[in-house]
Amino acid sequence: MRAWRHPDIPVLPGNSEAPRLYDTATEALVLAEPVDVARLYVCGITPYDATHIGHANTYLAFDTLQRVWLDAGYRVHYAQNVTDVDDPLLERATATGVDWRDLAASQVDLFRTDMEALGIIPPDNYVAVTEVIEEVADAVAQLWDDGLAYAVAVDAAELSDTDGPAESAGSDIYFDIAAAERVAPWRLGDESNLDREQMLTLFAERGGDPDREGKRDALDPLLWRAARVGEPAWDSRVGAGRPGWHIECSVIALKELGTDFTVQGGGSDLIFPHHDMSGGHAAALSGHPLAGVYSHTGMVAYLGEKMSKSLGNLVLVSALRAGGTDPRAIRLALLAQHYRSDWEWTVDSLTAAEARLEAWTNAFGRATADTTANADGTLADVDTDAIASADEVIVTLRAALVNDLDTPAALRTLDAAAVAGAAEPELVALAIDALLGIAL
Ligand code: 5CA
Ligand code: ZN
Repeated sequence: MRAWRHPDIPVLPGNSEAPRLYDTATEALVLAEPVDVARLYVCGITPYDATHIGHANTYLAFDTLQRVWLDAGYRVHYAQNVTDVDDPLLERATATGVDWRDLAASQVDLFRTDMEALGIIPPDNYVAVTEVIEEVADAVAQLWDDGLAYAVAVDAAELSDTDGPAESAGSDIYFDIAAAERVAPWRLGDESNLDREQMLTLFAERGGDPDREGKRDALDPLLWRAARVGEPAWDSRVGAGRPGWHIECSVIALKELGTDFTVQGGGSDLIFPHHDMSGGHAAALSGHPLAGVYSHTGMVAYLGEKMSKSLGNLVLVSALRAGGTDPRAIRLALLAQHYRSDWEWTVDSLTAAEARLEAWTNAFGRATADTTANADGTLADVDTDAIASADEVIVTLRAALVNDLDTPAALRTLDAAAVAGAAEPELVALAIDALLGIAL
């Protein structure tokens, strides 16, 4: 699928290094050091009610990670999916009387526009699940042939199509966690570190079906859903139906990035079951761990609860933009929070960001460079004792960002430099553009 326009990213003088990132699996800061190219997979949207501030926050965090890698001289290969067929999208389409394909297409379009306005680096591979149905069916067939998947009967009255080449036709297909654990380099909980009770609770809350009759383990996740009356379905070698959720990300990530890639990312609401399970599917399919580092962003709340489509407590990027908000201020409001913290969006966060944007523009923007420099490039009437050297500012900025993407510390450095004045404001502006994605 088409992604969106790539922002222009200036190259800064001097050198930087690979960042240390918090790894959910080992619960420690680890070096996110690419072997060759930095390879990144971030879970994309389920296209309805896009793009809210929580989505923007998550994609901005991984945009910052890429800017840090780029600044350290690495090339980046970035893949992202679109969950354009799944239960919540279909339910919304039915509830609003819109064709699910039209709903997905319009929301992906809106998402692209918002991402581009925010200056977020686009994925190199932007892949919708409907584009890889055959690959998913192949993966499910492989798991089946390896004895890592099994069929669960579906009430015949529910089915729209019971024919098919496979013995599983007309059944739902589940992943056998216990069987996979015996053969794959993977254990359930490797990524989430949760105990079984916590898993059962979250599984039920986040799309799982612990009480489904016929499953070998309550936590076994769905790989392939047999075609139901009134639901979209595709003919495939494992029977007519559609992919389960987790397998889509395993297949797209393996297809585009291969195994053992640098970082798998998403919001913390995806740690379990989604990332534990997609890591398990991928390990069972490939014999390798999916990624080296598992990185998760905090949840943005609004009106006291996690901002979510199901609750409807949304602040949409498009609505803010339509109201005249500068996308750079939205970006700055998000960067003022550490990407791993849970926090609540308020109007004040935006007001503060707007004030900061103005202060930085006055200190480092193009007009400043003109008024503080004489025609020969030397500094005009400024107190040279007080001003910060641009090189020092850049060193401090880089140190903050390689330390688990500490954007609040980076912002504080720039606030101090804006007050003190900088010897080469245009160089500081270049760093703000390259590392924080804000062109003054
Ligand atoms: N399509 C799946 C992933 S395969 C999905 O979770 N889609 S989503 O539209 O619900 O979320 C898209 C991304 O935004 C995910 O990485 C999710 O973790 C993140 N996200 C959702 N809500 C919030 C929030 N309130 N704060 C921060 N990130 C969020
Ligand atoms: Zn995903």
